[in-house]
Amino acid sequence: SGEQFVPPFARAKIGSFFQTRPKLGNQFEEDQTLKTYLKRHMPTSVYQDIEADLKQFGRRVATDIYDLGLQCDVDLPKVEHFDAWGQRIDRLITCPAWKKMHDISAEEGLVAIAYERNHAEWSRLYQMSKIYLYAPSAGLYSCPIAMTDGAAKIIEGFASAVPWLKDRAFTHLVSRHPSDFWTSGQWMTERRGGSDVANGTETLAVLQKDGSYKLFGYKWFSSATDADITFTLARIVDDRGHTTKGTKGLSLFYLETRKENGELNNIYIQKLKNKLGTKQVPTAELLLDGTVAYKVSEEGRGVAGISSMLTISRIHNAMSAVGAMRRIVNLARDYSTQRTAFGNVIKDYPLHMQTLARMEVEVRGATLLTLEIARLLGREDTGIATEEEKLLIRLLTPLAKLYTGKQAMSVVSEGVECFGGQGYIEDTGIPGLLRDAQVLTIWEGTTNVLSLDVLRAVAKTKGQVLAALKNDVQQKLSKADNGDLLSCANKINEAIMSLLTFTMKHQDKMETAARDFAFNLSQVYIGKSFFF
Ligand code: UCC
Ligand code: FAD
Repeated sequence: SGEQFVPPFARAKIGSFFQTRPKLGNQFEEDQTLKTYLKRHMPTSVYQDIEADLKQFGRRVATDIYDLGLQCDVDLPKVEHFDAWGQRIDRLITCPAWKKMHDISAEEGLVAIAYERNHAEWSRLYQMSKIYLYAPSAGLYSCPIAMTDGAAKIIEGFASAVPWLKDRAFTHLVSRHPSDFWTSGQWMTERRGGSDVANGTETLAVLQKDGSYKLFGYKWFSSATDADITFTLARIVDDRGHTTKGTKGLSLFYLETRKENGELNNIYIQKLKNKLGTKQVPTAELLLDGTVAYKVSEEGRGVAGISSMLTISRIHNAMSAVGAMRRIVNLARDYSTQRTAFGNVIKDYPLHMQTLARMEVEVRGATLLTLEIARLLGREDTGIATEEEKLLIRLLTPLAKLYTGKQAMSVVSEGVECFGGQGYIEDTGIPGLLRDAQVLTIWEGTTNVLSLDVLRAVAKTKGQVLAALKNDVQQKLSKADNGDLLSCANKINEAIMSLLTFTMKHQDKMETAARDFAFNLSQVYIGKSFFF
């Protein structure tokens, strides 16, 4: 007689079926949108120069860097406020994986590539391509890298006004050597406000005999508190103890977080924030009690002075948003070939394919939008951008930040659902993508505040930013020469014309319409980006 039947779950067996996990392949090699964009725009020699590096990085972000990123999400930062003898020390403890990310960021040139300019105007696009690949595996080390890039851009902008900063800090920010590489913070938000910095900033700056300043204030959010330097805003106190209210009273300051002897620069880490996501990043409330700092901008030009950092970190934000969307779509697409339900692999269900296809279209559009900004920024970095291209950067930066932030929330949420219950399970690494996406709509300016920034840019340039966008869009659309393309081009053209007519006719409604206006402009620009 045959062997005795043993039911699969009998005698403490746990069953014989185990779901195959979604595979993460080489994130560069799998990315047709990125590869096609770079090949189309870059000279062949530049693409050939950087391709091998992007391939090795695409592999690393799916292997060792990805593993480190997951460790950062488990081994969270903490602060020891006092030593055993009662002395206040505020020792920030970060995990080994976070420290390793610092070293990898330097070695991979995640900031350096943009400033070495070995590939002239294409260096920025090359760097941003790496940032985009890095972000969903970075355990949020992408956050200090964004601010460090912004700090380097500020220093370049103030090269003639504050030349000593180049030797003092810039060389560290763009270093490829881990032991030399510094990161930067960006301290703007105070208790009274993060959007309304002009009215929210209470920090005072008191001039010292040697020309430095001492800062006294409370910075309510400071991400990546382990930074070596930071740029911040404060109000200078005059001889009579008076300050100027509003924007005109704010100046931009540079400071190093530690003194020569390694102690904190009269900075007290009051607490680390308990956050919904981005738990990997040490975000602290800081008391500044006589922190030594150096004025960088002219007095009263603080917000304008820090705006180049805002531009860079907002573009990084958009890259992170697109990176998160791309990652979850790649994982979901692979999973759809592994998972069976109702007798079929789920990729064979048209409804599931429709879900994936809709996500894919969103990601491709967002990728084109952000790569276009990186390409333009490279031209601005190297001094060859036309006036029209500068106007485009001014307008596209808030648009890309606000639009991709919102897209990331909906695409990543849909992506989580593509894994069914497994999408909700922490140690798959999937829920973290959703938790960490929410902040992309808040920091570096909320959706509404950035929609208003679009109106600020329109007003400040007397509408020239819109004219630049219209010209760029119409120039691309004019290349459409066959039936289907022509009808798409006509629709996009109608959309931009009706948006421009609306702004002219309804000036009084623009504040209320700002968000819809910004979303529609973003969609128009994405639409034209599909036309090469
Ligand atoms: O959140 C933060 C860090 C998070 C961690 C890093 C993440 C990086 C991404 C990582 C990815 C993983 S740091 C805090 C960020 N905070 C914000 O983004 C603030 C949001 N609020 C705004 O953006 C507001 O619109 C303000 C603060 C800029 C408004 O200030 P004011 O003073 O009321 O603005 P004004 O008076 O309109 O502008 C003052 C000057 C003007 O120049 P002039 O005087 O020459 O006309 C403006 O044109 O600043 C200029 N300006 C700008 N210039 C203002 N905004 C801009 C801009 N975006 N670009 C160029
Ligand atoms: P509020 O200004 O109070 O906004 C509340 C709501 O009002 C928002 O929905 C906003 O859109 C809306 N609103 C405000 N003004 C208007 C308006 N005029 N019209 C219409 N709607 C409006 N800041 C730093 O400086 N450095 C950091 O390193 C840093 N790290 C951060 C890390 C994390 C995890 C988070 C969550 C925040 C961080 N921030 C940092 C702060 C962040 O930049 C601010 O929280 C953000 O800019 C919003 O400011 P707020 O919190 O004051 O919001």
